[in-house]
Amino acid sequence: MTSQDYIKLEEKYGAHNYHPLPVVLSRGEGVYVWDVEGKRYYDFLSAYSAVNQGHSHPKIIEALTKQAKKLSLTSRAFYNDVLGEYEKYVTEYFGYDKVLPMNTGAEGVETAMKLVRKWGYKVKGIEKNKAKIIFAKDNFHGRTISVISASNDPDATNDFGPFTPGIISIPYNNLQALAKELEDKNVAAFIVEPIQGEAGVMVPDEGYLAKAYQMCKDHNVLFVADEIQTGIARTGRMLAVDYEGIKPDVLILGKALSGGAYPVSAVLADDDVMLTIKPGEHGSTYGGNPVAAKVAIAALKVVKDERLTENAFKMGEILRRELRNIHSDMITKVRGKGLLNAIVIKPKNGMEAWDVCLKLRDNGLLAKPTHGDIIRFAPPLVINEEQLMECVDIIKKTFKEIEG
Ligand code: IF1
Repeated sequence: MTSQDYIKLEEKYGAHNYHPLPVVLSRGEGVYVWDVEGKRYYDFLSAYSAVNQGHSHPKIIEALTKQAKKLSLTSRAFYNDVLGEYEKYVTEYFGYDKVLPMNTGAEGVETAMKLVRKWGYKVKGIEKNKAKIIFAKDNFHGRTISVISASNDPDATNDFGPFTPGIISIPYNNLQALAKELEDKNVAAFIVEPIQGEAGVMVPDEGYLAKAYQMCKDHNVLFVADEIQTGIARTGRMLAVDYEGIKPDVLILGKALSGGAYPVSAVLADDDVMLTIKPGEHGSTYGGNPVAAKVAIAALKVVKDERLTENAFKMGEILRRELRNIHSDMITKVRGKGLLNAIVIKPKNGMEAWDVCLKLRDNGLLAKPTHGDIIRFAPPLVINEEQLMECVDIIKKTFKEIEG
């Protein structure tokens, strides 16, 4: 079968809830993926920062297969000999008392929303069913109804109403707007991405997160960091909030928590918050299953053993320097931290960001536009300097071809 055959199958039998770049992948290893015709590409999307450790990392796949052959799922109706080991490992790894294990990122955000509401009623003393949560505009936290209730993106919200109440939206990177809303005694938490990924890798002003954190503290409001995309070494620090030296009251992880091998998400908090949820009040069939637990331990170990945080920082500096040196009328901005970067494209000769991505694909590099004019450049954190420079050459060649 050719790529076209595979695309036709998805067209006929799959929901049309995506518009993928026309390339059909069949193998991945490290920074590379191959299509069904055997052509090799650099992966500059990393499954939206889920494969930070590189595609099919042998140690993560080994953990997956070994546990899957032994005991894949018990549900939480019973204990098993893996979950406690993982809970100890991940809470010590990030410095929290407890973890509530879930599967997808959206489930992690939903869990955090329930947790901060529960804390709001039980500890802060908010009036029943009056709890409010502050979110930043232009966010992306997932696709479930309560999460899109916090979205101002028409594509995410049109014809999906009615929406979950108790949500306040404020402009991102705006402390005055936050200060105003924090006066409301019914606010339980502020949930924010340290860098807004989907919005186009929007990096807030230095000090924004630290000041926002302090303002939340001063108003007895929980500060919740959604590090599902920015976390786990992606931005050149273990967590993006580490740049600001703050420890969120609630930390939400996903994606690279499992290195792309299995859906694993997690909500971490200390006892005063986490223990407000009692037995039977929240959970999930697959949440914290033995395979997820072993995969997550292996994925987190790889990050430290292979010093991916340091590499992401170093390679990110080189990548942004090189991108800023490309002489192109189409590249109007370069921004990012570590290996979470984006370029903003000004159309030229009728060519837009999508067309640039098609040409990059032809030249052996896969990336995808977001919000029309922004191209995210986020390779696996295992990329070395030689590979990175080859990718820079591909990008330079592509813009030369397009601009003539
Ligand atoms: C898709 C976007 C990125 C996330 C943050 C929660 C979630 C995500 C900060 C939910 C997920 C994914 C979803 C994926 C594409 C990708 C994405 F384009 F959708 F917005 F990365 F920017 N918080 N982001 O980035 O996690 O439930 O997906 O596991 O195709 O929807 P999830």
